[in-house]
Amino acid sequence: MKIKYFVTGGAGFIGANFIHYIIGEEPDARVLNLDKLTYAGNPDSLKSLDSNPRYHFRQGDICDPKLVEDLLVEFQPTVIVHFAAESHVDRSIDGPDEFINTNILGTYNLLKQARKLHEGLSKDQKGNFRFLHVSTDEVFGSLGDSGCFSEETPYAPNSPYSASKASSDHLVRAWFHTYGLPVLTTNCSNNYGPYQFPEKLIPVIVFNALDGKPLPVYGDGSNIRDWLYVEDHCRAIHRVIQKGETGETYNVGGHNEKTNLEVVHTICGLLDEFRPKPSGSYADQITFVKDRPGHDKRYAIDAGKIGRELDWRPLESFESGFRKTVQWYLDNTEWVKKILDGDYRLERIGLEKR
Ligand code: NAD
Ligand code: TDX
Repeated sequence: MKIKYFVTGGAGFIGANFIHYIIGEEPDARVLNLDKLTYAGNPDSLKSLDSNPRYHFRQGDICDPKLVEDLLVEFQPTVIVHFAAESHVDRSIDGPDEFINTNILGTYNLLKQARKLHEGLSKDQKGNFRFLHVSTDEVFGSLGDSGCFSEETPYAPNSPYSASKASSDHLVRAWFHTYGLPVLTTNCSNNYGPYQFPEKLIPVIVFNALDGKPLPVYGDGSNIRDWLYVEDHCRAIHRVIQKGETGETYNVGGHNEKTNLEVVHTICGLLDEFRPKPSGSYADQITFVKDRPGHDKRYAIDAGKIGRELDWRPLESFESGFRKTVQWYLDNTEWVKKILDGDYRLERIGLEKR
């Protein structure tokens, strides 16, 4: 079957990886990417698809009712994959407005327009239609020393970012129960891999290390994240679209719980191997800095449901995934250099006082 994917936020980190994945995976798939091209959107990440007749790009805002309605009517998607969001916790501390606009109101607009489209479909088309909402494990809050987030864990978001994502998850759920829109939600852990905007931990460490600058570790570096290689995440989203039960949510994680300090040491070790310094280790640049306000202590995902019900498991180990990722950034310095020539220069964000 020829599937038409209406992707939002496809010029961002995970969206771009997903578009490359789906175009490669499904020979007949067509993709329309609606992206506002905020600071985080980067058309360079999709440059190799510029002349691909199966890929189309439209710059625009998911909050714009007329634009979204027109595009849906024109493109007639089989599947909507919703990545578009403000995604950086530190930025949500300094300026929550855009998080409320895009993550909550933008998702609301998308649901409203998707419902209109869905209601006009034939019975067969309705059977195939899916709205997949990409969300985060941060909606569940922070864990103590043990236990994992399951799909049953109550929501307890702590940052403006996670609160806005939690709101969007609730709206998506309500559109299923109230209007019968065939939605699916995935809640995943921290992604890493190619094309990540260099405000997030992994590229921050790689590029500061190569520049000979301090490597900023928040607090004492003992906070834990569960790292998921972005291509494993893309496979999970694809599997949920194909086999997931509508109205259900699926947690996606990499089974890679690490402290931030372990992650930073891993990156330094790989850089020492790939690009040794004349003397000493990149780890000598590690610097402990003031903690993030409201910093969640630990995230860990129980990915048992998607494993049991949809037969999905991560293929990449922490070691193999980080090796590939660091190598990718070393091989693609131009991609990053262009970003860092703009407004953002790896400076610290998110220190607003509570
Ligand atoms: P990103 O910040 O790299 O990309 C977001 C994209 O959305 C950008 O291309 C941006 O231009 C676009 N966008 C923002 N506002 C828009 C608007 N109003 N209209 C249209 N486009 C808009 O984010 P990412 O890391 O790729 O995350 C994608 C999704 O996955 C988000 O919903 C995020 O909450 C979720 N998520 C991310 C992670 C992670 O580790 N990165 C983990 C769990 C969940
Ligand atoms: O310079 C840094 N130093 C540091 O110690 C940065 C940028 C981060 N950190 C810490 C904070 C976190 O404990 O590293 C950890 C990871 O930080 P981020 O890369 O900012 O990710 P996080 O806040 O965990 O959120 C990410 O995963 C869940 C994504 O940005 C979210 O979009 C996703 O929902």
